[in-house]
Amino acid sequence: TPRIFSGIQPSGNLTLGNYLGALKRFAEKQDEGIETIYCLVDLHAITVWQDPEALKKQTREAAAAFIASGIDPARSVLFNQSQVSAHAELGWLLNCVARMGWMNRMTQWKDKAGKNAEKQSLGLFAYPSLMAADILLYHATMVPVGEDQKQHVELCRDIAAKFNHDYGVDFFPAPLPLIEGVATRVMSLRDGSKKMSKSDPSDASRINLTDDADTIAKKFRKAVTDPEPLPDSLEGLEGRAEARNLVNIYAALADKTPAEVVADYAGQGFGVFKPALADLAVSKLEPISTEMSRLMNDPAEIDRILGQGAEKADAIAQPILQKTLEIMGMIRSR
Ligand code: AQP
Repeated sequence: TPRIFSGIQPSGNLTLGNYLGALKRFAEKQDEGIETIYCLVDLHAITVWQDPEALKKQTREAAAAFIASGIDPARSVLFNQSQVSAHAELGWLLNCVARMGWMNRMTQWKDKAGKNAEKQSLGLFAYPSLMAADILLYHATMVPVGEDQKQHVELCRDIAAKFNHDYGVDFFPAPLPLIEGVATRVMSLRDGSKKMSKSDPSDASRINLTDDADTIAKKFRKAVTDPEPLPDSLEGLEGRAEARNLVNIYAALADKTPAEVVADYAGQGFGVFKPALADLAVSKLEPISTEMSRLMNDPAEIDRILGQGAEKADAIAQPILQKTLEIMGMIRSR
C-alpha cells in the first residue's frame, strides 16, 4: 500500500522554495487520500549548531507552516523526529550498513563541508543514513522532495537493498523519490545558479514564509534578471536562468504551466512581470503567514499536536524497529 513520508529541517525561516518544493505538494498528497507522514527533523537540524531556545521556536514555527499550508494533523501524521526515539535507533543500525564511500559521494555533504570536512560534525556526514532511517522506519513507498534531495533518497534505496541482501530478507521496500511539478528547484533571487535556501546569508536571496507584503514586493522588484522582455515561447528562456526561475515560481503559485505563463506575458518587460508576480505571491502567502502567526500565539497547542502526532508515528515505527533488531540478531526479551 502506498505510504508517503517526508520531512523538513526546522533550521530557520522556511522559504518559498520549501513551500513550493515541499509543503504545497505535501498538502496535495494528503488531499489525494494517500497515507501521509510528515516530520520536523530536529535531529537533522542539530548537525549544525542550533541555539536550544531558537530550535524550539523554529520547530513550532515549522509545525505552524505545515498546518497553515493545509496539512491537517487529523489526516496526516505530523510530529517532530526527536519525540520518536526509533529514528535515532534505526539511524544507528543503518550507520552500520551504509558505507563511508557512499556518504563521501553525497553532493550536499561536499557542498556543505567544502574544504572544511575535518571541522564538521560526525552527524552532518552521517545525515543521509539517518534520513534513510526516517523513511524506512515507516516502510514508506514514496518520498516527495525537491530536486536537491533526490540523491539522498537514492542512497536510501541502496541502504535498503544492502540490508535486505546482507541479512537475506525482503524487509525494507525501496522508496521512490517523487519529484513533480515546476518548482522542484526554486533558485535564489540573487543568483540563478544557486538554490533558494534558508541558510543563505543574504535575506534578499529568498522569500520567507513570514515576510510581509511589502518585503515580498521589494525582494521580487530587486530580483536579479536580464534586460530582455519575456519571450513568446519557453525556448526563448534558454540560458536565462533568473528569468526562467521567476516564470517557474509564477507557474507553481498560479497552478499553471510555464508555457502558459510565458504566453500570458509574451513581450512584457520585468517592470510589468515582477509586480504581477509579487501580487500573486502575496495573495498566496499572506493567508499562510497570517495563519502561522495565529497558531504561534498558542505554542502549547502546537506542542500538543506534535505530541499526538508522535504517538501515532511511534505506533507504526516501533514494530518495524523491533523487527529490524530481531533480524540483526539482537536479543529481545521484554
Ligand atoms: N529551493 C528549493 N526548491 C525546491 N525545493 C526545495 N527544498 C528546499 N529548498 C528548495 C525542499 O524542501 C524540503 C525540506 O528541505 P530541508 O529543510 O530538509 O533542507 P534543505 O533541502 O537543505 O533545504 P534548505 O532550505 O536549503 O535548508 P538549509 O539551508 O538549512 O540547508 C526538501 O524536500 C527539499 O528538497
